Amino acid sequence: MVDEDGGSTTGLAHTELVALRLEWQRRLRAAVYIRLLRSEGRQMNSLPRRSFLKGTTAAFAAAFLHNQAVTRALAESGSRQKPNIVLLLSDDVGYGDIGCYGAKLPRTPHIDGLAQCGRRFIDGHSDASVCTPSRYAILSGMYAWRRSDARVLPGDAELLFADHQTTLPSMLKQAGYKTGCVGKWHMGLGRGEIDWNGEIAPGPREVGFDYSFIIPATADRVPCVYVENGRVVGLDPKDPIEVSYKKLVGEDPTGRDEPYLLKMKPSHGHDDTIVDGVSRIGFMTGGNSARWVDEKMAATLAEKATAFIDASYEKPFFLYFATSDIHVPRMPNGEFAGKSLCGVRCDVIEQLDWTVGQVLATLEKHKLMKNTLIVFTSDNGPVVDDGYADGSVENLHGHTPSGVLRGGKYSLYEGGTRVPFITYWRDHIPVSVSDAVVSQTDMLASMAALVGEPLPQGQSFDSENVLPALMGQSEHGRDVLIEADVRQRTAIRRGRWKLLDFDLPGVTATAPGKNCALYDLEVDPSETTNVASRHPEVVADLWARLQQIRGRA
Ligand SMILES: [Ca+2]
Repeated sequence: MVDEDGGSTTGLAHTELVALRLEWQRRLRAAVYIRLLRSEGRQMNSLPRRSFLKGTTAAFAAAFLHNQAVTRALAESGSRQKPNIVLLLSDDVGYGDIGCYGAKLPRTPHIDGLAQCGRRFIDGHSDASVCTPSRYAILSGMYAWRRSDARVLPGDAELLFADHQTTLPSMLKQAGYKTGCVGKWHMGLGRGEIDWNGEIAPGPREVGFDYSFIIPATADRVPCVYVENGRVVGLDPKDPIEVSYKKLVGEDPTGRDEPYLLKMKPSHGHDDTIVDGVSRIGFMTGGNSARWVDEKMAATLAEKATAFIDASYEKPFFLYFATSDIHVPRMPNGEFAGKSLCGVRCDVIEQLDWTVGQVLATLEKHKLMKNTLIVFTSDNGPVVDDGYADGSVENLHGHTPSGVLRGGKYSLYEGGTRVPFITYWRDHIPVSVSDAVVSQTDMLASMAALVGEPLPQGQSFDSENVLPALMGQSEHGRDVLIEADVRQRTAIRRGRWKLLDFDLPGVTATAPGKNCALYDLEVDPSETTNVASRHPEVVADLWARLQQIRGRA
């Protein structure tokens, strides 16, 4: 079931008011905190800096000059001096799921530490409120809704990227980086039918990764095997893998026919082939020696990610580490199972935090913290029941995964795409909290600016260079942001205003802005009151801008 409206605004009005008040108190504290820490930031920053003058020409000039200085310094210092880049992309982690974003119950000391010593964005976004388009946007620098096929993909879908398409890893590889991809992929593989028993290509390598260790789609979709550098790991050729999303293959039991075999029952869907006691989406047979164990997945991925750092740190590297946590099926390791205060969903949040800790410890081990830009974020907003009856709904104990925001995963409301977004680079990014609007889609252009690599014309044009905002040099991020939901409907953000257009792109509206809702996020961050009728001029302006951006090709 698709819950487009999340749980944060349904039910008790009093709870909402309390939450709103807490959020505004936190914002006020954050503002004071920023002022306090800015002076420290100036002292700790070894790069040329200018004072922060919000909203003035001088601020933009300072940011521009700083950006130029960083780029020039890095370019002049040679490739060995370029910073490593680690992108930690968690899965389905909501705006309110992490301690530093107000969560009271799940314990996330490593992620909180990144925020306390780095820069925490309160208006950072994924491209879409579901994972395939969100991930495609990060790597391609393009809004995924421009492509009708960039939707949640089955596990046997074709690779979304075109041959020779500019991507975040291909750009960094061009700039001399060693590039690695560990974790969830879910952007398709191959061209046409995939032979899971041979070389699986094109895939991460053709997209620009020197090394890859991936979950092909999601943890709840077949095939439930890891693929390392284009080959299924641990496959016995005498037990070949067959996969289908259309019909039963082989004689493996399914959740639908043999539910008594399950260690966790589905709540909706998820009743095809049973792997490791959990029924999945899609059918598979064979590959028994290669099948993953869910409870070991977090440790396996952490081991591969840290091993990549161990093998790469002598030259600049880019690690794209896409955890499976906290996506379903939530099957934490014994060290975390039942240990949190808010059910299995919080168990895997704490497991995710452990994973982040493993990466940080490895960077510390190699003394790389002063030369590594770390970005922590999530691919889309939260969902509590996402197809398995795992007790998450019953055990929230007041935890609010979206915080004060409306909606979550799948949704067009803010909870869908506004996600935790933290940048950390010791001695380079001042401790701060920012309300600049930044998007994961901007990673490509921003990282290109960081490493001094030009981008080809006509590609990745939805990616904006927000490096000064990411680096704490400017409070100005994007002027305009487009958000998208599971159906590729879009909303436009500009300043305090958000216009949700419930028509699908390409649909000719009968009247401008007719099927829209307008929210004033400055006074109504929970999107409770549609003020479209009170501000027809804002509706007309945003609607026209949205059509213009949608029409760009
Ligand atoms: Ca996701």
